[in-house]
Amino acid sequence: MILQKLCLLGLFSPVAVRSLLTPPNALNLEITTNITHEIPSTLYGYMWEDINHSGDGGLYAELLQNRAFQGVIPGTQNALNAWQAHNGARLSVTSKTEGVSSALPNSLQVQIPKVVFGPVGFENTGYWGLKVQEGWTYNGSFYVKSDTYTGSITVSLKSSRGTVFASQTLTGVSNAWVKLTFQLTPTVSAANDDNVFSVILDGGAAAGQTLYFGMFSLFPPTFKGRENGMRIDLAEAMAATNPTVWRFPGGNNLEGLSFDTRWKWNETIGPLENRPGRVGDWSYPNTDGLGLLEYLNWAEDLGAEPILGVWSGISTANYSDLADWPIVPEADLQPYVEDVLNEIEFIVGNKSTKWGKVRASLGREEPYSLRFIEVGNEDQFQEDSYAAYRWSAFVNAISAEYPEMEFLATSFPSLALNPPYKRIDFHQYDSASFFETNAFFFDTYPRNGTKWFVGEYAVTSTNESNPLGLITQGRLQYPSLAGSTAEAAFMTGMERNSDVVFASAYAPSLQHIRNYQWTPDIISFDASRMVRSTSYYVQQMFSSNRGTHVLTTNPPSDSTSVPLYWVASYNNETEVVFLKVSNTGTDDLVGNIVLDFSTPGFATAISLGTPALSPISELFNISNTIDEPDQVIPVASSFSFQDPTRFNYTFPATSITVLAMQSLNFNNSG
Ligand SMILES: *[C@@H]1O[C@H](CO)[C@@H](O)[C@H](O)[C@H]1NC(C)=O
Ligand SMILES: *[C@@H]1O[C@H](CO)[C@@H](O)[C@H](O)[C@H]1NC(C)=O
Ligand SMILES: *[C@@H]1O[C@H](CO)[C@@H](O)[C@H](O)[C@H]1NC(C)=O
Ligand SMILES: *[C@@H]1O[C@H](CO)[C@@H](O)[C@H](O)[C@H]1NC(C)=O
Ligand SMILES: *[C@@H]1O[C@H](CO)[C@@H](O)[C@H](O)[C@H]1NC(C)=O
Ligand SMILES: *[C@@H]1O[C@H](CO)[C@@H](O)[C@H](O)[C@H]1NC(C)=O
Ligand SMILES: *[C@@H]1O[C@H](CO)[C@@H](O)[C@H](O)[C@H]1NC(C)=O
Ligand SMILES: *[C@@H]1O[C@H](CO)[C@@H](O)[C@H](O)[C@H]1NC(C)=O
Ligand SMILES: *[C@@H]1O[C@H](CO)[C@@H](O)[C@H](O)[C@H]1NC(C)=O
Ligand SMILES: *[C@@H]1O[C@H](CO)[C@@H](O)[C@H](O)[C@H]1NC(C)=O
Ligand SMILES: CC(=O)N[C@H]1CO[C@H](CO)[C@@H](O)[C@@H]1O
Repeated sequence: MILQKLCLLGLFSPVAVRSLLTPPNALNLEITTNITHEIPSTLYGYMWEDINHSGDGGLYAELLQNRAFQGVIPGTQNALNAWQAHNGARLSVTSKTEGVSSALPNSLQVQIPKVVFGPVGFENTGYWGLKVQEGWTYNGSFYVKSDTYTGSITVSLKSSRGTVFASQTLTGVSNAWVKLTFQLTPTVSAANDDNVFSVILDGGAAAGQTLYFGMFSLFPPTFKGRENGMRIDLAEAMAATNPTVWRFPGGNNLEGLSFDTRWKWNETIGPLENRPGRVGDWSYPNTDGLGLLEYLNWAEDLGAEPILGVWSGISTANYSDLADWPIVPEADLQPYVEDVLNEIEFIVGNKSTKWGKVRASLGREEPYSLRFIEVGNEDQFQEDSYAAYRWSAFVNAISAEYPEMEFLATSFPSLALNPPYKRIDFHQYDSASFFETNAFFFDTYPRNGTKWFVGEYAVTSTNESNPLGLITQGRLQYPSLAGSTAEAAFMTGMERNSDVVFASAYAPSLQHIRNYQWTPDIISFDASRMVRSTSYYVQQMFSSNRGTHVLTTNPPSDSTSVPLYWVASYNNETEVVFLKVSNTGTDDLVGNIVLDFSTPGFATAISLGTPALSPISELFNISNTIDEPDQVIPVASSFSFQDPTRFNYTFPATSITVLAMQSLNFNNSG
């Protein structure tokens, strides 16, 4: 994402005055059995990049921050980020002794004073704390060497006040690097996150000695028990929205602050010791522990189709000066194109290809399936070179070898590209009213073969004078219910027009509340807690209740029926008809609903809103927060009606509702 308003969706007339919803605010709404088009399987999903510690310190379950001293300058205080001395040990990060691998040249040098009283060592404070959970087994490891010290090392999980929850004593230190592994199993949970991972030496034996440490790791249990896997609560929350598309690895974080610090796929694979990590675009080092294979496996775990973002020859030097970003000249682009060809071969090549063989050697023989390649990220800011040679260089070379691939452009949709783009990813961060107005944008979009991925969008403000929320930038924000109803209104438009919109993703997905760059996000978390926002629940309600086909309603949802927005769909496997409705207004609105098919005389409703709250202004701006995570949660109910083809339903002020009805005679009705 980028800190600049994108104004693209053309000019819109102001939303018309409500005309259909006359007092007492009732709307006659007929759901027909007329199918307008199929809904693509990829409609709802996620875009992904490491931002706000969404990956390192977030979804990636590793607990130790700065675990291998990647992306830091030896000798500086900053290189010791998240590490602290215990009882007078002198710590520094050095590259003067050989590192644990060529990819990880930095080590932690620990010098013990000549006179020591009591235990001495050092600690890691995690990502602003560590969750210590009774019954969990924490798998840990580190490398150590010392020319002189051969004593024991005690590792533990303890509170910062010194309560030990689990510990283990290890031996085997010698003058060459050795990897020590251990498991810690706390018998009691810590009261809070204010805990550290502690490494303590035998004080007497250690006095005056120097030791070196490298490549630490500490993992709690992970999602599906995968090694090097995902944090369970966050992974489960993401999986629970049933995403079917997964764009990765960025976002600006793909691009790098310079060509050389771009996301390099080949440096994110293999043993963790072979991954150098990098300084990402969002001002913290990336471990690349979440690498290409982890992303592909995660997408498979989710049942999501990957959209692979590939580097397009540009880096994000300075966000305040978009015109000044470095661009690879045409004459120098070929090696980068080849790098992407290698990456694709690594993903889809069989095991007799050069890079497919490397993949097989890393445990995955079967090629992954990959259909979508996104060339760059938000290249509308540097359109000239994109149109002149960058787009074509990647598209032509990749399609020559992989004719089945489909490409997404990231320029302004109005830009003519050669070869012409057939799919476009264009991003929207704006005010609530922008999304409400644009709920109808795709209704009149030409059916000319161009398909959209609304690859990043979010209501960033409910203050119309400040649509990007820039005055609050830098302050933690959570999506508000009013913003989420506006997103839902927009989503009814995307689903209704899913013959044009083939995929979408709210962004960003995750933020650590102690260190974030772009708010609001769909899920916020700290070391142990997590909050699902109102926008999260909207995504879940829309994505988990999917039809296979869009149905016509009468009247159609359009600007005359705001602030009620809707879309109807039919699932031809389950024969369920869905009606998704957003009421963005401040009044309850009644739908007198008539069905062109028969039902058993009952329906279920999932509703997000807080009808009990008043005044309306509180309801409007209400958010789920890390301290009050359940202020607004979906409520499921069912109701029955006498005539199996009609019922009235009240859509509460500022709410989102999904109605589901079993159809008994869909195919031979109407
Ligand atoms: C549904 O389709 C039929 C047959 O094409 C048409 O007569 C009818 O007007 C349509 N109904 C609506 C509400 O579009
Ligand atoms: C932790 O180690 C055990 C024993 O080696 C292993 O079975 C388990 O998969 C590991 N867990 C993780 C998350 O790596
Ligand atoms: C990864 O690929 C890039 C580009 O081809 C290359 O410059 C770099 O040396 C490679 N890294 C490793 C560790 O092989
Ligand atoms: C970034 O660009 C702005 C606007 O041109 C300039 O004022 C600023 O000095 C630049 N920052 C860096 C680090 O180059
Ligand atoms: C593997 O892929 C290469 C390149 O696409 C192809 O030439 C070869 O026939 C394939 N081999 C097998 C066993 O499928
Ligand atoms: C389809 O129409 C849109 C909007 O006018 C335009 O931007 C796009 O280039 C068109 N696509 C094709 C394939 O003509
Ligand atoms: C809304 O944004 C305007 C323009 O930035 C600002 O002056 C005003 O204080 C904001 N209002 C609130 C309630 O934050
Ligand atoms: C549902 O619709 C899809 C797409 O039109 C079709 O491929 C599938 O066979 C249909 N399934 C049933 C049970 O009708
Ligand atoms: C919601 O908050 C915004 C910004 O603080 C404010 O401008 C707006 O009036 C509030 N909305 C309502 C309905 O109170
Ligand atoms: C729905 O409400 C209308 C009044 O708005 C009423 O005339 C009608 O009978 C109600 N329909 C049902 C099925 O209850
Ligand atoms: C907007 C914001 O919170 N920015 C912060 C993000 O985190 C970096 C450090 O990683 C800070 O420097 C930014 O101020």
